[in-house]
Amino acid sequence: MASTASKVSTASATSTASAIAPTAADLNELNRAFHADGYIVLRGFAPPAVCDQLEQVARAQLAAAAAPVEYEAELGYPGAPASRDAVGGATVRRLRQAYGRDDAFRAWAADPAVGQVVASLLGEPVRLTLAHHNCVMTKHPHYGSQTGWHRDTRYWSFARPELVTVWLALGREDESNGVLRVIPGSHTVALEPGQLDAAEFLIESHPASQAMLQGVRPLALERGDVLLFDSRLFHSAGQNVSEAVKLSVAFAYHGASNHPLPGTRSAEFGSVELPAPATPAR
Ligand SMILES: O=C(O)CCC(=O)C(=O)O
Repeated sequence: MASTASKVSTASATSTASAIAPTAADLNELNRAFHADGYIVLRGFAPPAVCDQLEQVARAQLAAAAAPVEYEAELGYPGAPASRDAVGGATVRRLRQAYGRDDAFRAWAADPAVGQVVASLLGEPVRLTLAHHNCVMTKHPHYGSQTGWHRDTRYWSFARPELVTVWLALGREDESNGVLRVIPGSHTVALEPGQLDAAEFLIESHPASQAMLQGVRPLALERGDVLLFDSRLFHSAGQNVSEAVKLSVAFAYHGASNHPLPGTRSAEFGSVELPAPATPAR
């Protein structure tokens, strides 16, 4: 396998700024909240024009099931079609490798304001991993599945577990269409032996899970809202009982000094260096 370094590229300097850069005071408060709770929500962070562009590309590629995609039937989560041949078996769960699909995705992933917030949360310059998330998450009516409680780090292999996922809602996300739910503070919880199943989902009936599950918070989002969460934060999502597909763009970032472990899936697709963030306004 080629070394990771050979696969590191730099985000295009022609990406246009879109989201509004936070001030230094905003960043301080965001940092405090992120480290305490494991997540923050930036309301209306992606401007309507950015959402329009991303949605247009996502819908066209979803209609064509443009490869590479992940099908609901491949995962077998609760509510998913039993196989690719079953009714609903062609339901797409994710448009993978979003960064390689279109300039609109590249511009959003490398948006200077996104980079600035993530760099502030991680305390160092950041890179976009192309191995994890890097996708449009779709949740379809009827055949979109439930996702159990998990930490994204379950299959991610980096020197340190501190990565940040940036989840952009392209439409309203609420209890009717599979809203993401989080357990605030769970990014720092030490688990007891046996609290996870073989696929590293939280066993909800385990006695030690009870206190954690008391704190569940659904994170309703509007179009343009951005959720940033620590990859160790427990989160889950329900099914979509509305009549419209839910679309969210998800990218994950790691600190420049936090390398994927050689030989693991995390090292397979390389990473993209983001331009150094501007000094925030006072
Ligand atoms: O929308 C969902 O079902 C949750 C997605 C998710 O948490 C994941 O794929 O890691």
